[in-house]
Amino acid sequence: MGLTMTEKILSAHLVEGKLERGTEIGIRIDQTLTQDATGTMAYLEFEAMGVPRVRTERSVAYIDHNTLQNGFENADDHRFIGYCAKKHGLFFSRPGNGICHQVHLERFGIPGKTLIGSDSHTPTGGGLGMLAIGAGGLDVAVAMGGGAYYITCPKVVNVRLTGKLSPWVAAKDVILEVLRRMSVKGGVGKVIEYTGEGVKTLTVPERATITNMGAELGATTSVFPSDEMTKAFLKAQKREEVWIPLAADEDAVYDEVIDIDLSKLEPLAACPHSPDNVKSMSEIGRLKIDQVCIGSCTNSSLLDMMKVAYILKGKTVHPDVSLSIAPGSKQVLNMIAANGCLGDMIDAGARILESACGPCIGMGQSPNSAGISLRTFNRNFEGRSGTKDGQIYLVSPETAAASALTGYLTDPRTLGDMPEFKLPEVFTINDNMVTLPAEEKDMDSVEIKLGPNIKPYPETHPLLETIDAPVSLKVGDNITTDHIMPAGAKILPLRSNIPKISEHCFAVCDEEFPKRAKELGRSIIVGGANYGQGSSREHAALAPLYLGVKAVLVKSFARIHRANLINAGILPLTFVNEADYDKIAQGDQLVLADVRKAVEAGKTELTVINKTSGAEIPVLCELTGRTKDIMLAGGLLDYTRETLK
Ligand code: MIC
Ligand code: SF4
Repeated sequence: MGLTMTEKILSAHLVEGKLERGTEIGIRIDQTLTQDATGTMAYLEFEAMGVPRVRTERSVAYIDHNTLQNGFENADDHRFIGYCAKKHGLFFSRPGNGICHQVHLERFGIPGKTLIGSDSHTPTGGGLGMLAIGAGGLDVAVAMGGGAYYITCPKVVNVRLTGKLSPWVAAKDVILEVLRRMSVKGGVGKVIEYTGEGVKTLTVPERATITNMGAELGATTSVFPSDEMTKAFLKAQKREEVWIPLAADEDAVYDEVIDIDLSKLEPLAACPHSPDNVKSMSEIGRLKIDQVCIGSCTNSSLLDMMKVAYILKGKTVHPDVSLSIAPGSKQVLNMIAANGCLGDMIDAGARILESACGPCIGMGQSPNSAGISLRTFNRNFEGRSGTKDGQIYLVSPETAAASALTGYLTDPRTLGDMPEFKLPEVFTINDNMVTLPAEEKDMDSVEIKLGPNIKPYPETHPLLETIDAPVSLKVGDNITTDHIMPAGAKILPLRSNIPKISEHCFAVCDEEFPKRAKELGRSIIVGGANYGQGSSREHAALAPLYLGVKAVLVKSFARIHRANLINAGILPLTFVNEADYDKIAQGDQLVLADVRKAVEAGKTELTVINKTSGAEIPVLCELTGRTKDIMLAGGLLDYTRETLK
C-alpha cells in the first residue's frame, strides 16, 4: 500500500506508537520556532527543565509580535529572549527581521523535516514540504530539550488541485474555498495534503499562504509536495543543497478527497466574524470600506507585495480609506525598496509598517468604531482587531489593493489584464539580523536578565481526589483563544506576567469572570463545540490555571488548546451527549467524585453530578498513558523535569 506525504515524514520521525489513525504517536522534532508573545513563557519553561543547550537540528527564536514598545515590558521580553537564545544554542531573529513564518520559510525551512512552533501558523512551512505543526510553548520547550512531540496520528485529507488560477484570483481564494467547504472545525485531527497537476502552477509563497491558513480549519497541519518549484525557491534563497523531493505515492490511501479546479475559482472573502464565513464578491454586494491592511504571515511575501504595488502604481488610496502595508520580512522590504515597489506604495498613500505581525494581532491600526476593514490576514474573530465592533473581512492582496483605490469591496478581475508576476531567480540575502548562539564553551558567561514584568510559571497542583466546584462560566460554540485570553496592544505586554494577564481572561465574553473565578477559589468552565480554536497561546490555559479552574467541560475541543489544558494540569472533559450541555447553568455546583482514582485506573467514562439540579451527566475523559501521567502530576512541566534528565 502506498504512503501519503504525511505518513512518509511521520514514519521517518516516529519514536513512539504506531501509525494507526486516532492513536497517540510521539515524533522526533528537527526544528523549532518561537515568537516573542509565546516565547518568554517557553524559555522560562525550558530553563525550568534544566537542559543547558537545545538538542534540535535548528531552533530559532523570533521577535515579531510585541513590537509596539509602549512601555518597558516588550523590550524587556525581547532582551530576555535574545539572551536565552544566545546561551541555550538558538538562532535569534531580531525585531525588524520579519514575521517568524515568512522568515522561516525563506531562510530555515527544509523539505521532509519536522518543525514545531509556539504559534498556530507554523504550518506555513508545509508550503516547502515540511511537516510543520503549531503547539503550546511548553511542548516546544520539551522538543527543544530533545523530547518527542505527541499528537494523535492524523487522518489525511487529499485536496486534488487541477487547472490554473485565473488572472487576479489568488492562493488566498484557494484556502478560502477550502474553508468554505470544510469549516473551522472540519480539519480537526487531520492533515491536509495538496496534490495534483494544479500544484505545479503554484509557487512556494502561494503554497505557504494555503498551508498557513490551514490552521483556520483546525487541522494538525497542511503539506505540499517538494518538487521543482520548491527546488527553484530554495535555489533563489541560495539553499538548494537542502532540497529533497517529496510526493505521495500514486496508490496512497486517503481518508477524504476534495477536488478543486483552480480555473473555476473566483475572488472570495471571509466575512465577520469567522474565517469560514466565506462569500463571493457578488454574494456580499456593494460594501463601503474604511480600512485596508495588507500583510501578516499569510500574505506578505515578495510576490504579494509586487502585485499590490502594481495595482497601486500611479493611483491614490481612496480618501475614505486608510491603507497600511507590512512587508513580511526584511528580505521582502529590502527587495521592494530596490525594485521600486515600495516607492509605488508610498506614492499611492500607503502607510508602511515595520515587518512584523502588527495589526493582525491588534498591535496598532485598530479600525474606527464599527469600521469595515479588509485584511489579507487569516483571522477575523470578534474584537481581535482591537475595535470591539470592528467588521473584518479576509481577502487576497489583489482584492485588498483594488478595494483600497475604489473605497468599496472590489473584484480585482475588474482591473483588466494581469501581467505575469515572477519570483526572482535570486533573492537578496543578508542574514545580519539573525544573531548566532554563543559557543558551548562560552555559554556560562551569558547572563540572562529578567525584566520586572517577567514572572515565573504559575503554581501547579496534582489532580485532586474529587473535584467539587461551581461553574464559573458557561459559554457557547466556537470560543476562540482570542475570547479566552485576548491579545491586542494593551494586553500583549503582559504575556510574561500570568497574574496580571489573568485579569483580562474572557474579557470579550464576561469582564467579571476573573474576579468571580478568583473569589470562588476552584471552579469549572462549561463550553460548546470547537472550544479553544485559533491560536496556540498557552496563556489561554495558564490564566485559567492561575484563576483556579480545575476542569473544562465542553462539546468538543480544538487540538492545540486541549493539549495546552493537559499541559497546565486542567482536566479536559467532553459531553457524551451534547444535549446535556443544557443541563448545566452558570453557577451550578458540579461534582466529579473520586476523579483521581478514576483517571489512575484509566477510566474514560466519568459521571458529573450537578448538585444544583440533581442531573447525572456522563462525560468523557480521554487520556492516554502519557497524558494520564501528566494530569496526575499536575502538568507537563513537573512530568518532564524528571523524564528529560
Ligand atoms: C495569533 O495569530 O493568534 C498568534 C498571536 O500568532 C498566536 C500566538 C499567540 O497568541 O501569541 C497563534 O496563532 O498561535
Ligand atoms: Fe503574527 Fe498574525 Fe501570523 Fe499570528 S497570524 S503569527 S499574529 S501575522
